[in-house]
Amino acid sequence: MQIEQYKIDEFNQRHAQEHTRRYEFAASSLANVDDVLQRLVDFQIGIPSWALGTGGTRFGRFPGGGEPRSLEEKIEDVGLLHALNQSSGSISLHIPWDIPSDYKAIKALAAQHGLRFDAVNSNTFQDQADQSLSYKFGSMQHVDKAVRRQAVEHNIEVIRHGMELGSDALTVWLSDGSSFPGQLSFRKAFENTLESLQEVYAALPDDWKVFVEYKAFEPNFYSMTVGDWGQSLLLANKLGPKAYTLVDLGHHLPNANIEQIVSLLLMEGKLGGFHFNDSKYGDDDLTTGSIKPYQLFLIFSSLIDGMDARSMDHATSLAWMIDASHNVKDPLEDLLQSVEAIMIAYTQALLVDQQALREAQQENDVARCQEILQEAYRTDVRPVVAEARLRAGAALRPLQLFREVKVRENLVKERGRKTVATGL
Ligand code: LRH
Ligand code: MN
Repeated sequence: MQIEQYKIDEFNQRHAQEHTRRYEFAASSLANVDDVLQRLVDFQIGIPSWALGTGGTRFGRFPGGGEPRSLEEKIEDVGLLHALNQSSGSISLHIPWDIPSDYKAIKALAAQHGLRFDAVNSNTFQDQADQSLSYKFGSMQHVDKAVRRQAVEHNIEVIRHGMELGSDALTVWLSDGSSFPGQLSFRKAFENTLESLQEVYAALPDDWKVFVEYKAFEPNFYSMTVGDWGQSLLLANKLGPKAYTLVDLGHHLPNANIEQIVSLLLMEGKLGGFHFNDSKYGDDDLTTGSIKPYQLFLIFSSLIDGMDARSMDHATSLAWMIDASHNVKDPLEDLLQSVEAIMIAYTQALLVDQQALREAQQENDVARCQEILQEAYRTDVRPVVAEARLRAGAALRPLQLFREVKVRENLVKERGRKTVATGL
């Protein structure tokens, strides 16, 4: 299903007066509004190909119907999101869930929707039907060299798919680890993983990056071989300049200070990108900004401070991607809300008077530091984010228009109620 531009323009026309009133009020108190608007128009978020259907847990899965049945339909769905907010300009594929049958046709279809291919993801956390050796006891850490070899070859195959599609980065998340004390030699597992990643690194094209994604627990519940930012950074430093860490917000132990981790990884020039989502307990993969919106703002405040300190281009220096799973919400509505939350947090962080904050920090004026941060966080920037969408040709209120044109109902009519998308 596509949403024609005239329907978006008509919708915006109906809401123009209300928007103009709200935007002019918001803009009246912002010194750098034009700079902020341009940064928002340039800021593009990668949509996970594995999160366009209904997710589930081991206890159950409740599909909502109209799910994409192929990579082509997944690209159409991301294209629809991008038409509504002009901030979803890339799709991140997961191999083998989304192996392109015809690279040329898939690239042309993506281009038709204004989409590029973000980082490609390997998968050595499941055994495929045609796989000879099992990853039950890990992949790159495995005690058996043949299993490690199989995992390396899979990652090199994923790079090849990505090169055909114009991607320039590989994300490696390893479910490797142990579930009981004594089960694993932590040192051997790390050394095996490093050796395996070095073979993958050697296969990377010159202009590519590899993102090493860490995770504290699940599916292993005693140790994860790449369990935290320190272990990921150790690997990235040992691998070389094309290797970076990837921060999935849901992959931390409770109360971890993610904004501090981000600040230090940026300082080291080893932060590659993000998997945005939110969580209250574990890797809940909930809508970004739905549980801890203040933390998301603080993360973006750290990001802007760190990126500006290194004169990094906000839109292109890091891989901005969502990684979520939708158990009770419509997948597309959930993704629209995640993109909105990310754009709001980025905008609020752009309003932080970083100079005044540094001065207050220099004076140990703790209360003033909080006032400076919360002045920005408590600013309603939604009209500014909406204005950026308007200027980019998108909808003033993407979710409202999504519902008004009955996207899900039309997708169910087109694809049926029982279709299941590949992915989590
Ligand atoms: C692991 C993870 C990883 C993906 C998977 C779908 O929890 O975050 O990024 O490969 O989810
Ligand atoms: Mn992730």
